[in-house]
Amino acid sequence: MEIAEIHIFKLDLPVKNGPYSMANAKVYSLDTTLVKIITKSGQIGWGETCPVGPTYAEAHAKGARAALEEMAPGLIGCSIEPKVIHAKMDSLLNGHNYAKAAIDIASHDALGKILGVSVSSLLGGALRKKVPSYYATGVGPTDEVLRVVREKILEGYPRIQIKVGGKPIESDIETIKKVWESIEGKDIRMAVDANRGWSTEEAIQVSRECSDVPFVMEQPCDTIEDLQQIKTQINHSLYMDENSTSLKVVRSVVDRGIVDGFGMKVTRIGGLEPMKIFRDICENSSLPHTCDDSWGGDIIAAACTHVASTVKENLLEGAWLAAPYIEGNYDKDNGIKIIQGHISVPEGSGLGVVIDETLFGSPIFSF
Ligand code: 0XW
Ligand code: MG
Repeated sequence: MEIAEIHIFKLDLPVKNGPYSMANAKVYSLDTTLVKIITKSGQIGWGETCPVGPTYAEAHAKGARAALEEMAPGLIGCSIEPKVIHAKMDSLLNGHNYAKAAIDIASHDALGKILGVSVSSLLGGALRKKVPSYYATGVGPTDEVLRVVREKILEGYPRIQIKVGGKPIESDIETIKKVWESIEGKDIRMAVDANRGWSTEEAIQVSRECSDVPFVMEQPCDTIEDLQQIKTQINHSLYMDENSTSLKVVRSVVDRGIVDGFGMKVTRIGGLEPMKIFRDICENSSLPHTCDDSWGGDIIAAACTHVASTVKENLLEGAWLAAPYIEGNYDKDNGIKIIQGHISVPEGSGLGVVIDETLFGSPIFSF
């Protein structure tokens, strides 16, 4: 089960009908990093990490590759068992979870293939064959957001996330109210994500002015202290996304009762092994959450879907994938797709996707 080779590739993923706009970011194309490991027995495992531009999180595509280049020589000969590979990565580099996540995902893929089980089995077992997804609109004029929301409801999405922030707060309030008018009575859940873009005053104002609109308020402000400050002054459930940077942070905010749920990201927390613990912390405190990543192709999509398949029914808010915003798949025949707002859990061992590596060209570096 030891790693014999590591190869790093890069690929640009243009945004279909781009740009994709968030409060602090406008992205036209995303720079994804692919990791291929080959074990001594010849088993291949694939991993991926794809920050959604340089301003969404403390993560950067070139930073991921620099961190992988730093760790890779020391990982040759290391076992792919999750605890072992994480201990080794931590001994080679402090932090940089989003780069370590790519090695973690590749290790899970190879380990599942060696054992003849799926990644969901490695994570405790799939509770469902189809996972609900949710659609995230970009930030934009109310009419445009409404058009997208109506289209996605017709496609069958059970949850809609509206992006806000980066425009006048009155416009955000109008968008929230109009979107609610169009989904009220339809059994569709709504989240409002400002991606750190509101001040504490703005978050409180939105909650007051939209007190009759049921939505989850996701990462409205920049810091944990901001969230703590607004928590008792808002009428809405408060979810933390960008601030969930480590398991220690997650444990601490759960213990202090600062949040009501999470937007969970596989790469930000460091991969599937820590994501499993994140999931269990949430389950232990009955906190709902999503299972997402910031962006990425079939490898990330498969990883998110496998995790989501293992989440307790009443706590699963859905899995977000970049698939609807990307042209094509890495796995031409069985790539991950969202159909009627739901994702089929990939079958087969490991991640369950067969990667066409000719799409990635030659590796940028190999060890
Ligand atoms: C909607 N997402 C899951 C995808 C974007 O990368 C941002 C993210 C979020 O919820 O912040
Ligand atoms: Mg979010």
